[in-house]
Amino acid sequence: MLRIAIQKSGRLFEDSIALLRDAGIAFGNSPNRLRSQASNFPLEIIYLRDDDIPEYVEGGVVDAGIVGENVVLEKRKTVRVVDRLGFGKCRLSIALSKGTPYRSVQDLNRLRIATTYRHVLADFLAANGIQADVHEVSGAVELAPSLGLADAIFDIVGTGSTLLANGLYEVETVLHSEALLVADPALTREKQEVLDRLLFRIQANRNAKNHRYILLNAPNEKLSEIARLLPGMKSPTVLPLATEGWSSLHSVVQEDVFWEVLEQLKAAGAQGILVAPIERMIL
Ligand code: PRT
Ligand code: ZN
Repeated sequence: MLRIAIQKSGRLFEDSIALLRDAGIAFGNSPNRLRSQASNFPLEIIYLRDDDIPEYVEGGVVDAGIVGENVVLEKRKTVRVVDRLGFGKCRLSIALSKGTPYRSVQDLNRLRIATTYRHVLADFLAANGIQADVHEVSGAVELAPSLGLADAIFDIVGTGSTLLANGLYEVETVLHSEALLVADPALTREKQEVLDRLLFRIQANRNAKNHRYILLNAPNEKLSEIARLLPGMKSPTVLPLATEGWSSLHSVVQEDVFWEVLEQLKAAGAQGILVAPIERMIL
């Protein structure tokens, strides 16, 4: 049995639930959202504040967790990063009031910077040889400059509209963050096996999402050129068509380049091209 902690409510909650459900794990909605037991997989889900997850994983209270990289780095707990999950994307940035000029990182010297991420900020300032006055606040960081509490802030930025609304502008991006699957570095063999099975399913889903299945017809003399455009997982499948001199070619193509590849395939003489989604993909 593997115990995994996810955020109880907030920005990571829905994507964390979807990740587990897409991995075929069935569990009911916990009425009080404290814990749920999966009915078809040896997994127990524990719902926590995101800030507590690194500590619970390090202490072995839970075996694994889904939490933002920003929180993992700030909490300075010993956890193993098992996978980067691709959701909850944001950045941790330094922002100044609109009127304050900024040329280089040296301009941060002697400024008062408000943040809830003092450890990540301290590492950045030390790495750049900056002496600044760091004010730890517990929330509403973006208000600090207008209240006269600070000259700058260091905070999470998503779209940037909160900064804009508070008359601030981003001057340094310190970290690009996303949700991570983390685990206790010392899992028993049995728990590690469950984690490996979960990871296998997560990755099969991600690979499927990142690829499309592609089928096309081509005259035999064009096949080698077309096959070069579609390396697929090993190499494309080629099957003869009933029409003499023609073949059907099946392969996979990466989601982020498939329009370009389609144009190239058409130019190379492919016909009857079909593109279909993939449900699961194991590399
Ligand atoms: O209750 P709990 O402690 O569990 O939750 P929380 O309130 O501490 O965290 P929550 O739910 O707000 O965020 C959880 C995680 O989501 C963070 O730790 C990040 O890893 C990630 N994430 C992604 C974000 C954002 N995007 C984000 N935009 N976390 C916070 N924000 C804030 C940002 O600071 C700003 O105040 O959302 C506001 C809107 O951002 P803009 O730039 O889009 O305007
Ligand atoms: Zn939190």
